[in-house]
Amino acid sequence: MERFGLVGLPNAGKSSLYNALTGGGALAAPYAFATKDPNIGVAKVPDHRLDALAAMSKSRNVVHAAVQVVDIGGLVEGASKGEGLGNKFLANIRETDAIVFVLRAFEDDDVPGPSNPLEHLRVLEIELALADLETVEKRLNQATRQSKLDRSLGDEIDALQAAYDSLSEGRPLYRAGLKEDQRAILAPHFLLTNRRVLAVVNVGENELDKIPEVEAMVSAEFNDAGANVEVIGMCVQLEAEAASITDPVERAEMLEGFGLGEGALFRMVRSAYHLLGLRTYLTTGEKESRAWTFYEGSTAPECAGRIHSDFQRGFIRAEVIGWEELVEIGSWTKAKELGKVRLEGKDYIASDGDVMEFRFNV
Ligand SMILES: Nc1nc2c(ncn2[C@@H]2O[C@H](COP(=O)(O)OP(=O)(O)O)[C@@H](O)[C@H]2O)c(=O)[nH]1
Ligand SMILES: [Mg+2]
Repeated sequence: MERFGLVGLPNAGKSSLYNALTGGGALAAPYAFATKDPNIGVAKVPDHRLDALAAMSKSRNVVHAAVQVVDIGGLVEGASKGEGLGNKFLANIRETDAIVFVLRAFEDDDVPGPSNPLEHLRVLEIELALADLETVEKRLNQATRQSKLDRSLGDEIDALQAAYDSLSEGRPLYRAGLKEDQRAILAPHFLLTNRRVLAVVNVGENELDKIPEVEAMVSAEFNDAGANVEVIGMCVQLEAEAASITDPVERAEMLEGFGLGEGALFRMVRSAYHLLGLRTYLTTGEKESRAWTFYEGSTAPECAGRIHSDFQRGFIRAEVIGWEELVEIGSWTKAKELGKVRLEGKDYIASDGDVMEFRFNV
């Protein structure tokens, strides 16, 4: 399962966001280091397409896609030099697939700390870049020495040098314009900033109308990061309150009441998903409706393999229809009668939102 790490300064709203995503009981409290050991939980990926299909099929069981979320303890200025939770904290970040920055934009006199998201971002980026700089510098020196005997290290040295140049100016690697092959060469070093970032800007409950503005301001700050960074604004507190309401109708009413639509958690998890190149296909029936994760560009047999390796090995063909069309028609049987279910072979590249059934032979 893919893992997202929540990273931010104390009191940015990380634990509140963690709770909202996982329904978990992380302590959300207005003092630094309330979170010492990282909480690890599973967030189901909210998916209205799945809900619609489950309703259509009257499924007895509904299984969402899921991601792991880690609430990593607060980072403070000097973390790269061992301040606060220092190295332990950095080690926790290394184990994630993507970083979620939680940047505070809400004002609250009872909650200490700055409320300017760009100030939060500056501290986070400097600490992470400094930590990476140390790793890169060590490896660069070592590789330069070794290269006197081993000529094959040239490409690695070039990539390390490019990383060094960026990091020594305090610029994280997701902003460094590294080429894909350079990023791949650096991957074994588990650098903190050689990965994609989702920035969540936590806006106050009385400033909901400012969300687009704040989102745009933070996005502008990332203009050199290209596709490596996505920004999403939300009020974490309200989202957490909404998430704690178990009745879906009541929850929808609360979100609607604040004009929050389907809620930002949906958008957030989907953005994080997309950032990592993850997509969803669906299966549906009376017994179960289920969302399955696949990597963008996967073929139909690779998708089938997410269910069972036998499905991939013995793949014959897939029956495919877009979820929206299927829901509109109202049933799989009727869609087949109408000739709307396509037959696809082993070279078919799956699309996000495909509903599939596999024919296989083992
Ligand atoms: N007013 C307000 N308070 C918030 C919001 N998000 C979090 N808080 C409060 O800020 C404090 C710190 O939040 P927490 O989630 O523990 O932050 P963490 O240190 O990043 O884990 C808690 O008292 C939260 O209730 C928000 O959107 N608005
Ligand atoms: Mg916390």
